[in-house]
Order: sequence, then C-alpha cells, then structure tokens
Amino acid sequence: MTTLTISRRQRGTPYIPRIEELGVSAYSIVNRMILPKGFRKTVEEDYWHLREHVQLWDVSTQRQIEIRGKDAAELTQLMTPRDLRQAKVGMGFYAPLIDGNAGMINDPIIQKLAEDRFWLSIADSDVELWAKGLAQGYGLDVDIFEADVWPMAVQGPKSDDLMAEVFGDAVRDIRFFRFKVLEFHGHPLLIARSGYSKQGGFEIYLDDWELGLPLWDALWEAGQAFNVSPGCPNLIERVEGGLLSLGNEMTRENNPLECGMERYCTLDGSLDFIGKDALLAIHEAGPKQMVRGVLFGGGKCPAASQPWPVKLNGQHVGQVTTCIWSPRFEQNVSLGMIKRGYWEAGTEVTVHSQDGEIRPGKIVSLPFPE
Ligand code: THG
Repeated sequence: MTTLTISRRQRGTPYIPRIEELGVSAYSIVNRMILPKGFRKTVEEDYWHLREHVQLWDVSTQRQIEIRGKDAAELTQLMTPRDLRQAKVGMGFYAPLIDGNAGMINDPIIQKLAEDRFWLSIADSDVELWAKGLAQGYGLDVDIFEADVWPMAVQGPKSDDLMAEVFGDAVRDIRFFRFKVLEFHGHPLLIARSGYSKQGGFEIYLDDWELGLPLWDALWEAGQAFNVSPGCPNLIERVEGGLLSLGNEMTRENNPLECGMERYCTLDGSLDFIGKDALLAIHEAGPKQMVRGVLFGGGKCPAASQPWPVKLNGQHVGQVTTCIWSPRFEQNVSLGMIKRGYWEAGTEVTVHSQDGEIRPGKIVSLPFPE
C-alpha cells in the first residue's frame, strides 16, 4: 500500500496528538490540511455508533475565510445567490458560492459574526484567493484572510448531553444553524448547532491552538458517560443524508440548481450577485441534470475514485461519484448527477462500477429514507 508523506505544507491540527493516540488509520487532505478519515473501527461500525451515541471529529480542515471591514457585507453578498440581506449576527447560512458562469466555487457555511465581519467555513477550494481577487477588482474596503480556527464537531444524538457537561445547559438553547459564544477555560468560543451529518450536534470554532488538547480532553472525559468515540464525517451517513462533497458530487462544471440548492438561491432578480445572469438563464431553461441518490445491488461495491456511469437500456443517463455499502439498506447507496428525463425516483438503471460489474439500481430522492 502506498502512503502520503506529510510535510509542513499538509498542515496539522491542534488535536493530532489525541487523534494519533486513539488510533487514526487514515488521513485525507482538504484545504491543504490533514483530515482524519478513520480509526480502529470499520466505517459500518462508526455509522451505527454515530446514529446511536456521540463522536468527536477533528474537522479543522473546514477553514474559516474571514472577510471584515466596511465592505464585508457587500463582498460576501456578491459571492453568493443566497439572500443575506436580512442576515443577523449569530446566524449561519449554508450557501453556494458561484463564478460568472454560475459554476460552483464552494459551498460554505457563512457565519455572520458582526455587521462588518463574516466567516466562510469552506469546502475544498481556494475561496481566499477568489475573494481577494474580487475585492481588488471591485475596489472594496475589506481585509480577507484565513483565520486561525480549528473547528471540532461533536455529532450524534447524545451531543446535547455531552456538550452541556462541558459548556453548561446554554448549549441546549442554540438553534439549528445559530451560534452562541460560550466560555471554555475563560476563553470565549463560538459554538454552532451544525455539522456534516444528519444526526444532530455542534461545531466548536476553536481559535486558540493551546486550548486544543484541553478542549479535546474535557469532551473526551465527559463523553465517557455517553459512549463517546473518535470519529470523522461518515461516508455511509453522509450519502444517506444527501450531504454533498465539493470535488466529488459537484465541481465548477456544476451550477447550484442541479446541486439541489434552488432553495438557497434568490431567482426573482431582486438580488445582485456574481453569476446572476447565468444562473437566471439556467433557471429559465431548467437544469439539464440533478443530484440524486442511486440505490444499487450486486454486492458490496469498491470505493469510487472516479465517476461511475449510470445507464438505462445501455444509454448514458448520468454518473455516481460517492458509493458505499449501506448496512441499513443492505444495498449500495450513492450520490450522483442524473440527466433530465431520468431523475424521477424509482427509475430503474444500471450502475457500472470500476471493478467492471454492471449493477441493477434505482433512482432515489434525497435524503435516502430513514
Ligand atoms: N460544517 C462547517 N463547514 C463546512 C462543512 C460543515 N465546510 C465544508 C463543508 N461542510 C461544506 N458543505 C456542507 C454541506 C452541507 C451542510 C453544511 C456544509 C449542511 N446542510 C444541511 C442539510 O443539507 O441538511 C442544512 C443546510 C440548511 O438547510 O441550512 O449542514 O459541515 N462548519
């Protein structure tokens, strides 16, 4: 088996000593930072555990691009078709960022920290440089930088109980996609109810490297009563929940409408943003493809390192990009783009996996049913 060599360019996180002690088995690299991808248990064991208990995830790789200054709100709004005009401090917004052709640049959670200060919690692409270029070109008065923040996620149905042990009952009142500032060791930390799973939980935006291990240890110790385990975004759970991954399900070739993000787009012409004309034209014509689930058989599939064709009567009708065996459905679950005319739930297709198998499947609307 080949390995990746980690150097300074593949940036580390404050939690790594504990991640290593707990038996991390693999890393990925996102935003030039390492992301733990597995521990001693299998992805299936982790899936059941995440649905029943609580996990600590090192998601430092969710980098915060800070935009601050007089024109911060103007620049942030220019970057997304999501309407931020009524946004209030303390709110987070899942938002597509698009280019002039309405191509997906990124899909961050945008947090409004102050009237003139935003964090874009990004997926894997260079939003900082895009934002700096826009600010330069538009002559905007802003500071843009990657903030020193290393988010940790607490995910699973026991998250509220665990978090309350460490931060007090105030965490229970945080609403979905809202944040509060709560103290840890006398240091204010931004805590949001969010996370890359559908099992509920929080994200703690740690902005002091020195507090990384004390924070991990406090959650770990309190978590013993709740069967806490180290974890990471779980592929099975993510696919079933219909959570998309930039670079996998979507690239700059895709627009937010085909990514199922119409509800995050203002399409009535009242809002100005980069890519508006292109996005309205796509909306007018109707998207040519749509993100969908595909449930398919043929036994446990291998991991997909490239798109797999989806066919109907031998004709190419789409592709799947993330595929994994689901112990709950006892079939493979996957996410992909399906062409117009074929994306209706229940449509029977074949999935052509990279091991050469032709697997019978059907289109499923997202999220997959519970
Ligand atoms: N948390 C934070 N930053 C992130 C992610 C995260 N940055 C990278 C990546 N994940 C961005 N992608 C997503 C994808 C889905 C969601 C969040 C970030 C998400 N979606 C909810 C859903 O689809 O059910 C709800 C969104 C809504 O309706 O507002 O949570 O996970 N900090």
